[in-house]
Amino acid sequence: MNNADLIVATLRQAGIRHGFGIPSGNVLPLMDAMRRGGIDFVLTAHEGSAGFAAEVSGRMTGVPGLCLATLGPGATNLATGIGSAFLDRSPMIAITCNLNTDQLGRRLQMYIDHHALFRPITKASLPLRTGNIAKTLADALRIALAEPQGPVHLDLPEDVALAETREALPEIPSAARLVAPETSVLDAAYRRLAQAKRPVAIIGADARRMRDPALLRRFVERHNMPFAVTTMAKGLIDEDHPLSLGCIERACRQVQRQFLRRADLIIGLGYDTVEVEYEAWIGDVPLLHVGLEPADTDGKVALAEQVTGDLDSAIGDLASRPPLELAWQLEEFADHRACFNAALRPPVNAFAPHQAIDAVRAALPADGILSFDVGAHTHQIASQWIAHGPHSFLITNGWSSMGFGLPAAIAAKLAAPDRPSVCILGDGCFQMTCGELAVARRLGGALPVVVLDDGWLSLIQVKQARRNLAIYGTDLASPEDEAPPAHYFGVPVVAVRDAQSLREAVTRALGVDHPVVIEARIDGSHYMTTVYD
Ligand SMILES: Cc1ncc(C[n+]2csc(CCOP(=O)(O)OP(=O)(O)O)c2C)c(N)n1
Ligand SMILES: [Mg+2]
Repeated sequence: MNNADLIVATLRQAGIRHGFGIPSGNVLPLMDAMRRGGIDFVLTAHEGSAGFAAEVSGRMTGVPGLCLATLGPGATNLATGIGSAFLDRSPMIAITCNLNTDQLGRRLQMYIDHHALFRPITKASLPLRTGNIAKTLADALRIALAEPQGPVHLDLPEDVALAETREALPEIPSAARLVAPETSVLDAAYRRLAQAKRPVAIIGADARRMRDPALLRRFVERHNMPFAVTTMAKGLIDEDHPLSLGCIERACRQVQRQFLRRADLIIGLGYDTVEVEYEAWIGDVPLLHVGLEPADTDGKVALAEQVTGDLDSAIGDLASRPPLELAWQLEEFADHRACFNAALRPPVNAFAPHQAIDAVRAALPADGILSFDVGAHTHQIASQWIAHGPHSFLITNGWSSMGFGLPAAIAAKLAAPDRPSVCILGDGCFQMTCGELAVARRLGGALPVVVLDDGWLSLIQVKQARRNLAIYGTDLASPEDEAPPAHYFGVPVVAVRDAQSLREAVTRALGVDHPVVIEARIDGSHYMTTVYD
């Protein structure tokens, strides 16, 4: 057995089944060990996509996602995906393969200092060296899985990968729980809650890490408390719930802010300020923060109490306390939802983003998974889409990188092959990652890829217009009225020009065994009012 075999056996023992990446000669020993050792190598079109796919694999399965790349440019490409696992807090093992140990540090082709590159965007960047493989891997898994979770980088010189080893497999660490908050802290939090008449719970990205997300629903139902979510927390409670207010700080954010101003206490549940800082929307309303870590604020937020530590313990405790006596009326929430939904769907003269998004939602079953990308469409989708369950709404908000959507959909299909899955991309994002269609085709299975073809980098174009700047450098100049190509890399393309055809095309594409690109030519004019209201 060589060190590469030992690495693969350890990662497999930890539950890893796929590794995403692009090889070079230096990667071959590890890749061949993967073939022998039962971790499927998934060849992507770009290492950035390999990173995104590994990130989503990590968040969907709870087992660190694996990505690998060659040195230098492979490593810098991979960095974009690793950043997503860092800011959006997904467990990940990222391996760069390198020159031989005695060549490191010299002026040689493709060589750069990987540890310097990855240190700012990982929880740790560790060298793999002969004799120290098992311990380093155990450390890496433990660090990646410790809250807040994140990526660990490992650098593997080729001679180390090939060297024979007598090391035994390490003991595989499991995700360590944070300490449960002290009862006195929970008592203080409950006392503060009991003073409130109109509290609102805001569920944030870190709540995704709860072992039992049903505790969130138990909490809001126990106290009949309305709840809103941030983008990445959508689906932790079914948004069809009568207490649901929807997503904050995306399209029509002012409508949501208006409602939040009626609150006399905000309860952040697993709120991670990387999505949006409290001070952006909270005003003078006092805050009870229940998080993995202390609240990060500008110092002006009225922090009433905070509870930090294991979220299941904290929220489970507050969900079993005596029900609060609140002044809310249930109709207030239904009225608000109606108002929010109307604002998100202004009258239009041409096929519009909000109509396209509703059409895709109607075609995707409730247990389906939506992966999407970054742009004006993200804001609209986040506010408009009704998410019904955990891991059904895949987006990066902390890292907010274009190029996430398609590799996310690929990883979701591998993690949950039996759940219907749809991907929505802006046309700019599609241009950035369309090579990954070839990967989706190679892996097989149904995957409708809906491209919202509005002809613009709309989010940036809207910002130019809002700042009274010239509209410059944001036009994708897609040819009007031109039929799309018959296929991209063998993936068939259909064009749709209205909501009904889009809905039918997605339904059809969910019933075949290969991806289909559905090009929806839309008029993004309403973004000007919905995305920046
Ligand atoms: C890697 C990266 N580069 C640039 C940006 C800035 N950015 C955010 S959205 C966007 C435009 C996306 O265009 P498109 O995919 O067409 O979506 P639309 O805004 O039109 O819905 C850009 C350039 C980013 N978030 N990530
Ligand atoms: Mg666009």
